[in-house]
Amino acid sequence: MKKIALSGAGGQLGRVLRKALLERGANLRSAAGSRALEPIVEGEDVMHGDLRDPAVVDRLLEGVDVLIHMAGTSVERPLPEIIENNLRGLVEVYEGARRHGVGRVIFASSNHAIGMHPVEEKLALDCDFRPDGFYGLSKVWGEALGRLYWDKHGIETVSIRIGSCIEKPTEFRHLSTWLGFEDLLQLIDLSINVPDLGYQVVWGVSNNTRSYWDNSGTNSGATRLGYQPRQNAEDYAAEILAKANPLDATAQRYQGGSFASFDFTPPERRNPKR
Ligand code: 15L
Repeated sequence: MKKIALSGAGGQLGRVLRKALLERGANLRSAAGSRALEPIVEGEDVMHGDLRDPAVVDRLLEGVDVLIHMAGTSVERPLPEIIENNLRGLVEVYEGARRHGVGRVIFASSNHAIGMHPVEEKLALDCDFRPDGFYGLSKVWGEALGRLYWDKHGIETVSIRIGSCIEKPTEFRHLSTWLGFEDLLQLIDLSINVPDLGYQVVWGVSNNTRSYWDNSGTNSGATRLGYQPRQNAEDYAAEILAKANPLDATAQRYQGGSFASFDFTPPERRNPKR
């Protein structure tokens, strides 16, 4: 049975994955950052520590076949924090994967790598990167790092560009961006088990009627994985449309929503010297 490591196991999605993978009887090692995890099953393989430390990465990846990498800063933060957690930490993780012969990394990328695309666009997987902040930029870096370690060192990566992964959609933007937990788990199961993936990118989105993202195409990561999302945010549309959209006018224009409108320079204040 494959040994699976899960970083970021104390985070919002890490908690969902840890529980579900243990329920499936996976051979799992779960790692948190600064706070220790309480075992939820007897004899559970848990650890914690700072992934910028190679010794911690060694503990995480010893004997591991597949790493699900959910650790890192998951929202917009000052650049030094993003650099430490999402750039430096990720390099340590991939270097650890090389040392320990880890065959595959499942990388939690994000829609914020492309968040400055307008909401009217439907994006294929080969669309331009248009990050909506330093956090989104760190996901562009992370995807490129996965590509590098496949091309140069033969470590496979599936970069999942996660949309809004929450139990149920609650606002207008989620009608396009929602990734339900059941579909997340399908993506993770496929990413662990489908053989010979090389480097793949997939939109982490459910089967939403109003999705911004198109997973189709013979060579798309989703097709290679065999991903067939079953959840659809539209089932919650009546409830959502009865409420006001909480986003401001700028946030409503871009796929990244409030990440795009944060620290946004309005057109009338741009290029004063031009
Ligand atoms: C993300 O990447 C964030 O980690 C999460 O907190 C949400 O903001 C999500 O994107 C989203 O776009 O809804």
